[in-house]
Amino acid sequence: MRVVANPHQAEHCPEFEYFRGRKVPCFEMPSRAEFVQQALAGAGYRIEAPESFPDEVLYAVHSRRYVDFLRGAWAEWQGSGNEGDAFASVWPIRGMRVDRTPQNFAARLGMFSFDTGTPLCAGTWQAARAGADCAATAASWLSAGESSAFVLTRPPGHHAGPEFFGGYCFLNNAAIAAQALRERGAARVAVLDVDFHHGNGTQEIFYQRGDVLYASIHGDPATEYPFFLGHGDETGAGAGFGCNLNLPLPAGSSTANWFAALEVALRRIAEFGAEALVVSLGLDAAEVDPISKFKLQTADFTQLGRRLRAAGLPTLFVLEGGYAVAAIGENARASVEGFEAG
Ligand code: Q9C
Ligand code: ZN
Repeated sequence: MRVVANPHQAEHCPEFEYFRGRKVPCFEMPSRAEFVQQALAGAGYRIEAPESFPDEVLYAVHSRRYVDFLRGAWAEWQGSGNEGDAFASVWPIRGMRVDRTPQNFAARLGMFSFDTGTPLCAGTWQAARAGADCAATAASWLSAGESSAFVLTRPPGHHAGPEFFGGYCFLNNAAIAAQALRERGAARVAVLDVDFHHGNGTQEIFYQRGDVLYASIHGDPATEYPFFLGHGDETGAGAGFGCNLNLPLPAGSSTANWFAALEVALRRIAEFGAEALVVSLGLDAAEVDPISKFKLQTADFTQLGRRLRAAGLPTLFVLEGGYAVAAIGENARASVEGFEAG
């Protein structure tokens, strides 16, 4: 398995987020990627740098006005006399308009985001943009015949939608990879999302499309973030009808139930006739995770890798969440080694 790592990841390093009414250090921090890189390098994997791709890889899944906003957001935030990381303060709730892009920066910051957990800092664009290059690089490897690849990047991507950031995510790396695989010849691509949180951004990007299946195992949105999407009755629309599969599980679900859901997802992916698989590898399904409520152990990630290998598809892993920083290195390594051992 080839591994591409984001050389700019550490430039996204906001100071704090709001959590339970307090300012706390960001859970999504640079050391996450460092632990994963150490573990994979220690297991003998060579860590490669990404190639550069044009902005078209972004525009294929995000709107131009959103990408333009994100590219200039830090300069605008600073230009408006702000200090510290950028947080939104106002959002367009139902009934308000998003067809007109406001001139005011605070208004655009709210229009293009959905929570207060995702601060934007000086290096956010550089880090997110290089992550997109990593995703496109790995997709190009798979299209050239490589059987598997691992995208070691942060910030993560699966909560980022056509024109919004949130959930620590800015650019949707998994969606960029899936779209690149489509454009490079795979007729049908499946995205399997095993992050504890529903990948609302990825779901929304592909919801009306019949050529990309989105399947996700996650904490029930009735009680878990991102709350407003991820229910079982969201099955796709238009050409995408039937091409979205949500498998929400109650917080605290057993690992046996989690693997039963994995079987359902993989059966659907096989039926769909996917020619390539993108795995949104959230390591926050681990019991040790500080903000999540599933119970996977390191050996379960080995089993996950093995089971994914048995699906027999060219497979691209994309790192998503996982906040028990020391454990995510071991669990990334277990996933990869399980896959390689078959
Ligand atoms: N401030 C990923 O795992 N935070 N994102 C919940 C509210 C949101 C997780 C606490 C968790 C987002 C990629
Ligand atoms: Zn998550």
